[in-house]
Amino acid sequence: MTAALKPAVRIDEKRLAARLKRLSEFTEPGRPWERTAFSDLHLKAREWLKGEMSASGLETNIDAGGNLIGRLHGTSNGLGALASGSHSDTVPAGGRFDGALGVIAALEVASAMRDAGHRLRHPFEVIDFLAEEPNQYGLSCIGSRAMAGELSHEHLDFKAADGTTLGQGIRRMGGDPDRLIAPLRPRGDIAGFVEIHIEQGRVLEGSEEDIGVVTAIVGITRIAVDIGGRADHSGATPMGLRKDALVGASLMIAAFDAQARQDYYAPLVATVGKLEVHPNASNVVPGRVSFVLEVRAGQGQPLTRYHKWAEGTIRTIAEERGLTFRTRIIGRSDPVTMDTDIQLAISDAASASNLKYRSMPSGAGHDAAHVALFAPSGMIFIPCLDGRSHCPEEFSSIDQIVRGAQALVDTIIALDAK
Ligand code: HGY
Ligand code: MN
Ligand code: MN
Ligand code: MN
Repeated sequence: MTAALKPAVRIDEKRLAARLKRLSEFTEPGRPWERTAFSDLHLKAREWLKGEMSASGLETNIDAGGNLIGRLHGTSNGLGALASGSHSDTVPAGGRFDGALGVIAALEVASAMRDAGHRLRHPFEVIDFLAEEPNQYGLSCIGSRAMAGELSHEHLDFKAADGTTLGQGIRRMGGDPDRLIAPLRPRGDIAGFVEIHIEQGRVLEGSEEDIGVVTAIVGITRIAVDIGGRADHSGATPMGLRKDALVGASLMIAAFDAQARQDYYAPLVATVGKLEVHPNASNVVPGRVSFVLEVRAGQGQPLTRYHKWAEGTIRTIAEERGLTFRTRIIGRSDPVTMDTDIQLAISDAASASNLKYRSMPSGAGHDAAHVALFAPSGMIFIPCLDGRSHCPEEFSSIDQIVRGAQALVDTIIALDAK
């Protein structure tokens, strides 16, 4: 068959919608949509996903980092793989699209190419990266960090509240922590990676555009902070004699917010979204508080500068209040830029389908930020309703999804031809 006679590769809307719906059903009853990494539901969802991959003609395996990979052979020997994927885990009480869309759309690319009899020269991989969201072990993007060789022995020893280590968690998901210290994928092994994701913001919706061509992904630093005070009777302890860990933490959190609002180098965001109070009783002065400070910026320097400032602020407030403190960096990823050839391939694919697109940076973290450390990488964003994400209201219409998935398959085919 000559190239001119090849049928176009078209996304199958019904199959894509049905698979997205099926994956969303692997969630906690009464808490839509929750499928946290390492949970029984996550394992069950991946079992289903593996079956879908096999039924679509992909060879499946789980790598040492616990990534579920479906692979199609290419027609030429010796070429690195083209790859697409995202993550099947969700945040607690999250949405149906963050992560799931990128995995299911990548699988649809494989299925659509098969329907059309289109074979790539390169091998093609559909990847469900392990544990992209922060989880009970604290660290995010476990699978993509493993591929890039970013996991240390110290990371593998991170403990969850149930006493298990991250290494054990990876093993539970089918990985092999003993093989994780070197990068799993040498440079060249993946010739190009494209992840599709909902935007998680309001830019595309506001400008009525179909596609965001991601230019860069923010850097993220997460710091675990433990504040120690003294638990005392709330009625019998005068205000002047207290060492209230929660009051200290509150002063710190208010200072983090105020500083991020006036940051003068670049837009920077700081969030404390996780906080534990001990013993958490209404008539006990809080004796201990643990929280995670997350800081994000598009450039490395403001991140470093803010981090240094935050460490100093924690010390000052703790000393003023007679509290002890301990800080520990859980994870740090630097801002990364996306490959310019891949950005171009995505915008060309969007133009060819008469889609409206814009170039834009990502304020959310993604597996692509870690894959970019060892392979040319790019991302496609699609609009989502009211910019909502990390909440049950998260929504993109099937039309928006199909437009994005069509741009994805066209991008992969264009990269294959280069
Ligand atoms: O936290 C993030 O930015 C991503 O959703 N994991
Ligand atoms: Mn997310
Ligand atoms: Mn995501
Ligand atoms: Mn009492």
